[in-house]
Amino acid sequence: MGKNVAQKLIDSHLVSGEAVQGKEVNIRIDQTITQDATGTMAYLQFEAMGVPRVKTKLSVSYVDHNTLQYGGFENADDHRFLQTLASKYGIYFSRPGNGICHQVHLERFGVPGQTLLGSDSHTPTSGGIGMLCIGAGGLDVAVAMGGGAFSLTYPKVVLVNLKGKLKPWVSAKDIILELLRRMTVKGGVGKIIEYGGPGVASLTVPERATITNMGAELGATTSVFPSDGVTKDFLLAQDRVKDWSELVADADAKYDEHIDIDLAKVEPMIAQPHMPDKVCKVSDIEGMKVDQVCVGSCTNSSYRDLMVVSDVFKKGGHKVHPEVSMTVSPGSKQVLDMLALNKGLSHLIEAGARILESACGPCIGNGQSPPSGGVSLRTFNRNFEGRSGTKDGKVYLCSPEVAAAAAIYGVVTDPRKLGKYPKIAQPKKFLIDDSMVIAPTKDPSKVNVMRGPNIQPLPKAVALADGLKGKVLIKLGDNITTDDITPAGTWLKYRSNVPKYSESVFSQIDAKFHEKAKAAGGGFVLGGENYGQGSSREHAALCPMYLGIKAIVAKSFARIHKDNLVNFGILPLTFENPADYDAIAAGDELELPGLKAALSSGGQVILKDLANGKQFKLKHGYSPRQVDTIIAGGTLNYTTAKAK
Ligand code: MIC
Ligand code: SF4
Repeated sequence: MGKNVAQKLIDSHLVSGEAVQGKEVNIRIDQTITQDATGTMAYLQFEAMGVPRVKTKLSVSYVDHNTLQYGGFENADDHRFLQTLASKYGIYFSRPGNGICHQVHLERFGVPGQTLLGSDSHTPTSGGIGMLCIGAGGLDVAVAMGGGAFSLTYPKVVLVNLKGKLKPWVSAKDIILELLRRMTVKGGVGKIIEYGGPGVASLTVPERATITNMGAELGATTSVFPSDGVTKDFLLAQDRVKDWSELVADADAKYDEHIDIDLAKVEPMIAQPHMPDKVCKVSDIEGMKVDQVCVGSCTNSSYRDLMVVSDVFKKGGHKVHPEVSMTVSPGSKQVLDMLALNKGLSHLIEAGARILESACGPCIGNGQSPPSGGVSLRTFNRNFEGRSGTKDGKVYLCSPEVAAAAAIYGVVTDPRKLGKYPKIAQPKKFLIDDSMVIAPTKDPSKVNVMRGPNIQPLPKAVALADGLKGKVLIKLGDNITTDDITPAGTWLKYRSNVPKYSESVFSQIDAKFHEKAKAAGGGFVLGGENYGQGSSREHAALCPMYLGIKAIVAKSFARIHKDNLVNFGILPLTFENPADYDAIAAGDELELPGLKAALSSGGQVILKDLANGKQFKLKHGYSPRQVDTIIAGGTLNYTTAKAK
């Protein structure tokens, strides 16, 4: 039987396990990426493994999240640690200013047919060139750097069949927003989204990457496009045609689900506060006053994206509306440099846009928080409540075209009213300058890894006790994000300091949570559907572990977070009957009697609510490896015990 692209990628990297949907398989990882906000922990874990040099084909350490810091040494400490460590262990180091990891990786390093594991949920961006790219916690990436396989549940493969061609003023962002409207933020859990059909050929690589990038918002394991002639042209223009190979689905390939999108029927779309799936047509909310417009992020910061915006201003002779504050963050040094050379940058500056560094910037709440109650239109991928840094800020997600129209008129405007659509051709040759990527040393013995006071040692997990008991410290609703658990913004600088960062846990919901958890000696968290969606930050497991949280009982979990919890010895458990969630109240004393025996024998896990005497059946779905990991108290304990 023929194979689809996703199956070809997984099967060609299979180390062990059965290639059967729903079963755990282990795959070989060719490349890894980290970024600074998750990287310090990943590398502390890598160091703890005692492997002298990375065993991957390529590993890159990017600095893009925390590039500028006001009044403090923490970021600079982290950067110096990352740079010296990269050199010693055989990792390429992409300096701050070189760009956002996903954009740079797509341009300079991704290879069709290979696998990439990254400690960032938007790692699937390079799926735009036919690569299997998966976001994971830092510990999983550390294991992959040490030559270990990555374990995943063999996913379902969904074919998104594209036909026709996009109309003027409609772009890739509108396609993925339309999919989010149809599938929701949990519609992709346990699935790979594969794009196919005659419409694929009409999309350039950066457009494909916008779509695969936001597959993360669908909760998908990853998203992938075939590697075809368009991919070849892109790699040729990046002077990397030697990295190209064809990867397309067989004619008789089968898929688990099918979704049809007629590109000609897609309209300009927008996601409303505070979820990427709260999508409507731009025309439905036209006329709403806009305070801020931000162009950039790993979703929409390519040369094409920024040139469209620049051209709209230049051709129409427009300026940024006096009541709008507009920022532009180019995705990479390559994008910024090319815009500078062809005057695209001057047109943006002349129009009144404020040019920020090539970095994540406002997307991770680093600057440009909206004014109180303000409306911010962003070409980004996430609009979770409070992520922008302003609790009552209203963040909308849209295409660069929609962002430009709003910046000009000061109100939400259908971009189709802007007249002639600028045609931005893909450059025949991108500007190549990799001087901000530093190759690792050939003599590791000469490199001293530098640690300042911000680099705190990793906290240790303890082995599982039988019969866990504790209070419900907090009861939460559906779609709790890892931003809700461990916020970014002003807390970002403590990513290398778990004791300090733990003070942020649930702070946006209950400012005293960490004190309560410590005073109670830990306890349970109760969650709804899709608990832990969003960012891959393993701190959302590490910090609760530090506070003594033993188990999260929820209706369902997001993939990366569930794996992170297991990695740090916290039990993710789901209700057999989701309605049981209603019977448990915050503050109830819970017990998991005979837990260890139930886990090891594959028996039923029972949850007792000592406050009302009720008892509930729980599921976990752990593989035998995960059961052993949980009992050992997390992956580091498990692998160390195994190595003895
Ligand atoms: C994000 O977009 O939420 C981040 C910040 O890039 C995270 C990683 C992190 O929290 O450091 C992600 O997407 O995984
Ligand atoms: Fe950076 Fe935003 Fe992309 Fe995360 S989503 S990697 S914060 S640009």
